[in-house]
Amino acid sequence: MTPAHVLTALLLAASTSLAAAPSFREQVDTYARSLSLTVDWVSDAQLDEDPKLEHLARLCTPPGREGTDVVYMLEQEPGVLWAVHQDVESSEKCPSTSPRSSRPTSLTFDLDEGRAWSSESLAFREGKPVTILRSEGSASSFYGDAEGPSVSKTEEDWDRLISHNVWRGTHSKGKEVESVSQSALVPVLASRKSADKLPPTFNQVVHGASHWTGEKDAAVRVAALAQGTDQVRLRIQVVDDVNVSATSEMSNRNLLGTDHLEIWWALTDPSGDVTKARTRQLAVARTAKGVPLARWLLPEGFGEPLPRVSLEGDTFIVDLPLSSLGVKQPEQYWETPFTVVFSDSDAPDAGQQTLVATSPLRWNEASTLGRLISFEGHSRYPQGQGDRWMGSVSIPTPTRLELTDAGVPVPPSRERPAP
Ligand SMILES: [Ca+2]
Ligand SMILES: [Ca+2]
Repeated sequence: MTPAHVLTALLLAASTSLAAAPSFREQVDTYARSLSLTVDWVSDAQLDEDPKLEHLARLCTPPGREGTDVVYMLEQEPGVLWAVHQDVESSEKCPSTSPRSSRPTSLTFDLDEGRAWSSESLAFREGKPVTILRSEGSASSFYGDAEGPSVSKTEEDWDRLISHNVWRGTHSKGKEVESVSQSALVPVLASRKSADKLPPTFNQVVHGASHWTGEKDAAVRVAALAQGTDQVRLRIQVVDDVNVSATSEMSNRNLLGTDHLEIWWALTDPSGDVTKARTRQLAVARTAKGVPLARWLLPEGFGEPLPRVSLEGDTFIVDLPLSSLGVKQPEQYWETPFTVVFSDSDAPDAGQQTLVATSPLRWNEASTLGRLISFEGHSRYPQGQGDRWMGSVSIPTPTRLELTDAGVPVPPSRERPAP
């Protein structure tokens, strides 16, 4: 090769690598052609934590062709593309209207079956496509002591870690009733680092609201970490203005008049029926010298060894064996009814003044507890397939698209379901 040839080769190589990367629109067009679909719409989107925009496109069966095939394309960042192929049985239509909001913050999948409906929303968090919101609702003609139609709806906000429940119906005297409640979702996480990034835990004053003067008076923050394969470590941080400590000699009755935590959970019946759940109630307090102590309050006279408890500043560390939580297959998705209560007393003889809880707790009613949840890989968010539990709509698994040297998606292998 002569020097001139070398130079040409170098220039060619340079011009190839300097060629402008294809735009999202060009990538979308290429992928749509390879799937024999048309581009329904392309939109800017705000799908992750940083202010830089992502992009979203919807590919559809062309007009006049039978069946409905829908594929969403998501650009997480330049060169990182995902495809989400909608389930065949979905109620998607082609064509559809482009997102009304100019910058959708999630991609939402709905399933409407008349008397029951559900939805899940997908976005990017911590660099991965995850479910950030899911909800389901149903309408029924009769419900409990209600007469006439009722509607119930549950929505889980995985960014704020709050479950929101609404029930609306008519009571026997013909009175319209609406009951709304919220409770904390506590995910079991893989690392302390991810626990430190959690938002404040949902708190609610369930007793003694007239004594409660605000979050500096009494508040509680809960994080859960996976410890090996057989236990969960709870990190429970208490905010309190006046300490009333316990002593190790105290009776359970007297202990209830000191500042203490009450940790509730329930072993659910194998049928999943929460009303048959066997509840556990563990009290955790500290002495004036800062020595933590634990007692079983329920079941009465319970003989199981007490969980190990320690203190790190104002944070109680409680190690709960999975066997005590009733978890049999720790590698798979599991959840259990779970609530933490901080019982506040701000004067030695005042007794139990305020109860701040992570759910609208009613004493020993498992259905009023929040939830402790472990996803596959101890993810902070549900990630789809393995983490589905409601038997309703589920986000189809996003697939990372391979790109050619020219930066356009490699055509998919032809294994799409037959129409
Ligand atoms: Ca207080
Ligand atoms: Ca106190």
